[in-house]
Amino acid sequence: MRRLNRRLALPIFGVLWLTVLLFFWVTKKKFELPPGPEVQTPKNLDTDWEDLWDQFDERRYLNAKKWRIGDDPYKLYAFNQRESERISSNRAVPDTRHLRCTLLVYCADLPPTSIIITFHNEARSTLLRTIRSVLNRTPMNLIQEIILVDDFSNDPDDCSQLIKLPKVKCIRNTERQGLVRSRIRGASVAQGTTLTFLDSHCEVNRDWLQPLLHRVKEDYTRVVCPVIDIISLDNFNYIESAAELRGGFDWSLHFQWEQLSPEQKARRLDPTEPIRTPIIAGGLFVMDKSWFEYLGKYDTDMDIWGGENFEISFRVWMCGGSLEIVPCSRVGHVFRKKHPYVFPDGNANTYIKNTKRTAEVWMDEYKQYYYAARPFALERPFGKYGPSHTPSRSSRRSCACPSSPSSLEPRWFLSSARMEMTDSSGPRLVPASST
Ligand SMILES: [Mn+2]
Repeated sequence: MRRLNRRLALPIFGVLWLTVLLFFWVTKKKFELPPGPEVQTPKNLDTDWEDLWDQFDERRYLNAKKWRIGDDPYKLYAFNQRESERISSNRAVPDTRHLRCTLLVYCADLPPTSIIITFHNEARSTLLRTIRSVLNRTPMNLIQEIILVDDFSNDPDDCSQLIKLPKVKCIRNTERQGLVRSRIRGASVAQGTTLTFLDSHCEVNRDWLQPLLHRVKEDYTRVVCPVIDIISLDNFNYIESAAELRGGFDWSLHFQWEQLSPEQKARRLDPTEPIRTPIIAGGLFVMDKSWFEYLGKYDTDMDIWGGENFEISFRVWMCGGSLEIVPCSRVGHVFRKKHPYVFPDGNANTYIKNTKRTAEVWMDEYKQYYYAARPFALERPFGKYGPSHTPSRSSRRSCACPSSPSSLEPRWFLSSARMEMTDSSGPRLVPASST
């Protein structure tokens, strides 16, 4: 037996040796091919990008605005500035997707998108980490550009110094405009066919963009959001959040995350399937650019922050589009307990003005329930509306879906569309008197 093994060992060794020789011969041959146009290696983007990173003096950028010993690290940004600065702009985050997401294959020819990040006095460390996570975890060919809209921050250098980074552009408002008008300004210069809105204190996760662009490419009327993971405002840990949530609201137009019902969960056989949502959280989403323009963009008379997510959600649903959360796309976001910046008219007044505009333009007879929930809103000013003042009213008339004009009725959205998707939270929304 042992002799037989020895006898076999020699030919096996010989065959292996020949295979190795053949392998080297074939690969060498490949490298020796003349550099015709079809075998020219593509420009090595990674190297160029590293060069660009070298040109950007990160330490200098961050040190200029560093937290100082003795200062309250929460004072300026309502999160722990010291901790954010301690963490690398280049850090790894846990891949929080469902395992099945890694098996999905997306369209090979997704169009590049314009990423729009608006901010006002954002901490340099979080702003930089947002951009760097995008550059690290997005295929280069999918980024048309990263447009930073500096909404009149105290220091113009926060934004202007970042244009040394790859793909980054910076535009600055000459006075404070707020989220809505800043986003519209960013969208107006965008060159991509889709718009990707991001907050300025995020970290995108692995393969975050492909599933979003894929859904919009399949149907341009879809407005899609990632699942928003939590970045701790205290220690900046990246925490996985529940995937089976959607955006809901009550009559005071207060946004809240809702669990899917047990029946809806039971119906979901595939955890990678998108979840239709009545309302989006508003900070992070992807939308087709011409669809955004066709719908009348945003209500430009909304100030600073808040309420715009209701308005755009009503607008999309009632004009025949849809909103969804795509579980295979994950983006971390620093959730704060309060706004670190000043609202010129006060936080509550601004929120009421913005939500009142939504109620007045989109809710028709249902606005009475909004006023019942917020009686003081009745007396509050909310600016003007009408075809000449805001695109909202006129776009509501012009965007009727021809196959289903009734979709323009808030009743359709607030009852059938919402109820079809909802259950436990639905009845709570419709008061007994209205049924
Ligand atoms: Mn935010």
